[in-house]
Amino acid sequence: MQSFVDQKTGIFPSVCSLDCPDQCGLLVHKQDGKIIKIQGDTDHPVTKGNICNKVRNMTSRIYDSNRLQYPMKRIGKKGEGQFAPISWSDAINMIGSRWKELIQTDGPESILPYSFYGNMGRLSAEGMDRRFFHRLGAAQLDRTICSVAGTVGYKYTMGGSFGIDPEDTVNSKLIIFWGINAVSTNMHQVALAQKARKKGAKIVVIDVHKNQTGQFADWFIPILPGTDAALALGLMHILFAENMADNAFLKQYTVGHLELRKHVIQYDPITVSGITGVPVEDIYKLARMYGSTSPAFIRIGNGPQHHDNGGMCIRTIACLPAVTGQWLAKGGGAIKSNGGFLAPNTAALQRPDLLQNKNTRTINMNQLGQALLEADPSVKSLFVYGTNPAVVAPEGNKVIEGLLRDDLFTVVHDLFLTETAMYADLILPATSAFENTDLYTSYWHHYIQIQQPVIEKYGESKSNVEVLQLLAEEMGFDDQALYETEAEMIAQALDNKNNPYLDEIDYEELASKQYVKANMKPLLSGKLATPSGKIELYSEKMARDGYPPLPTYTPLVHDGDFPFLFVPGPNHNFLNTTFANNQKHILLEKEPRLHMNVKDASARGINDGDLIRVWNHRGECELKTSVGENVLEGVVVTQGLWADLPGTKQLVNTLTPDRIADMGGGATFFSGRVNVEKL
Ligand SMILES: Nc1nc2c(c(=O)[nH]1)N[C@H]1C(S)=C(S)[C@@H](COP(=O)(O)OP(=O)(O)OC[C@H]3O[C@@H](n4cnc5c(=O)[nH]c(N)nc54)[C@H](O)[C@@H]3O)O[C@H]1N2
Ligand SMILES: Nc1nc2c(c(=O)[nH]1)N[C@H]1C(S)=C(S)[C@@H](COP(=O)(O)OP(=O)(O)OC[C@H]3O[C@@H](n4cnc5c(=O)[nH]c(N)nc54)[C@H](O)[C@@H]3O)O[C@H]1N2
Ligand code: SF4
Ligand SMILES: [Mo]
Repeated sequence: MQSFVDQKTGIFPSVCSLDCPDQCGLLVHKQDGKIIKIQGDTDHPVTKGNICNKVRNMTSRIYDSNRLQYPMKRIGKKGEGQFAPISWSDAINMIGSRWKELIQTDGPESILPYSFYGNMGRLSAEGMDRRFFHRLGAAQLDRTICSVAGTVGYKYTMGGSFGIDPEDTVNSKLIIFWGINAVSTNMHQVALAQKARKKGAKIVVIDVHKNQTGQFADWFIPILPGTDAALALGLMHILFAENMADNAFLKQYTVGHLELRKHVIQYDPITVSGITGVPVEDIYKLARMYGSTSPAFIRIGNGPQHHDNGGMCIRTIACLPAVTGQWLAKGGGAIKSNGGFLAPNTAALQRPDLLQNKNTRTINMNQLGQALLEADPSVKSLFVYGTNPAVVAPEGNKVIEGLLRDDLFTVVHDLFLTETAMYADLILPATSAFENTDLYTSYWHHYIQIQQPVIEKYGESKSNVEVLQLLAEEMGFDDQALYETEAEMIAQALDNKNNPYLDEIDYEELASKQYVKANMKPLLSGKLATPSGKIELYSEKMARDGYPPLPTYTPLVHDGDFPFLFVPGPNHNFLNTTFANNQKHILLEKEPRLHMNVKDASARGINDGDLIRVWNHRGECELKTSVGENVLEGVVVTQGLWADLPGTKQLVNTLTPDRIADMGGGATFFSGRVNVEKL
């Protein structure tokens, strides 16, 4: 069969590569070898032909005149952004000779790969790169910037990243979006909620900001940042006190319900209201609604876990469906992440066995600034791909200071001259996902998908897999694993004896069908992956790991004497910084705003639309205000990771802490404090 690339005109199936739970099926329309339109694939069972505006406008990003076409090396001072084209062979040779030298003088751990999921493809984001850097013996990166605290917390309760099938949520009668801006970040869950609503479901949103998702709710419950565990415990208090707990379920499927029942007595509604800012009567109302409605579904978002206490918070919310036995109702239960169902064979894909020194150091990606400035022995080379740390990493000023180091050899592989690339010594052009072969596994729905290349590679750009293979050759590595084809790697990834949900799904089937659903079975039909095999309301393992064994509320760390908690989340029209450099998306998003409560604003003589300075001990920003009732007093919220444009000061991560959350080394983007003043 002719490849998609060779067919110059037509419509081709594809998949969205972005870091978004929906992982939409796409149809790419081509004319004369170029993409002219990107549409949703109406055949896709979950995403059903609807896609977001961001990706509908993706064509303009693929063919943006600013896209990188050839490798470039720095000719000016660090950070000045002056580069000159060089050939691929010179570029690869430059990296190889520098790294060979560093391995001699400083050892391979002086080289730090730094990546995230700018492209979710398994081969691009955690395939050939891991193989190569394991073989090189480079420092290990702990990829903690997104959702790890919550993932670890959820795992203590449920044993892993397993929730319900989102397709079942059309049956839900109560849907709680808890700390998730789903209208922007999980639009198909909203579409399913809308269907459920037509059949009588109520939609509740618990958030610190009445954003688009809050406005979509039947009932919006504003809460103070970092206090959700207390609310969940207050709900449990009432569920037990008013006999709404499902004792038969608790006995059969959980460990520790008697301990939990006693433990939550202290979280009475008055105490909880004082912590959370949620009125006592609303706590009762929500508990009674949750305790008397079935199926009740909780979609747990990333917001509550980007805090100092984020792991324990998600561990606690995850106990709620067990208290009321909702896991057994079709459309009841929760989803935090469903990543476990489609877990590939990571040992085969990433080959950790290629790493010889098992004591190789690990660097937490949330502390990049610290690592570049203070690590001992020092980091001497940074290889960045699929992420833009100069904007997305916390303690942004430290990150930039680190990137400015003259003795740091930085290589950035990206599609664009990102803020991070501005500090590079060498820039390598990356293909878009439409130019590659890759494997995609959603962390929300249960379909595994394949991407076959649809268009020719742009300019001289190369995929992650290709670049790492060139580097392997340059370094003189002869391990077969470093030269396998994409098809071979996908076949190995799918062959996971430890994951029954992938049984009998192989490369040929996937390649011919484009998407395949995991072999699903009811979540509680077998043992869970917790130590007891049951839902752990009381966790011995947590006690051993140094945590309270029962769900618990812990206040945020004191982040300095600044009056406001600062919550800088993502926005609707960008995906992290992806699209923040594309004209269409910027026009749609207009400008960043700082949302503040009218009482806080008037106490400071601030009016809607005023330009204000937002500052703390880490840095400062200048943003226009949106004054109103969309946030509680003492909280300010802004959305979007905006570009670092001349004449602006809108890098919100200059203000965010690089403290580490309670679990998994997670990020604490939303636990920082700031002050504001009118400019
Ligand atoms: N349009 C768009 N979609 C995206 C992204 C994007 O940038 N833009 N990013 C993608 C990525 S990488 C991720 S991880 C996901 C993230 O998507 P979500 O899971 O939606 O996470 P956030 O938007 O970070 O935060 C969710 C909500 O939590 C709220 N929040 C913050 N702190 C608290 C708290 O303490 N308690 C409560 N109850 N709420 C709180 C915020 O106001 C926000 O509305 O979205 C993905 N999808
Ligand atoms: N203040 C604040 N900061 C945050 C967050 C927040 O809510 N608030 N959210 C955090 C979260 S949840 C996340 S996940 C991170 C995300 O942050 P990042 O992972 O940095 O995500 P992006 O900014 O989208 O950057 C992805 C980059 O990868 C590039 N890219 C895309 N495809 C490929 C490819 O195939 N190969 C290569 N080499 N490059 C490619 C894109 O062009 C883009 O420049 O940000 C975190 N930072
Ligand atoms: S970003 Fe999300 S919603 Fe938009 S097309 Fe991709 S997967 Fe679908
Ligand atoms: Mo993320």
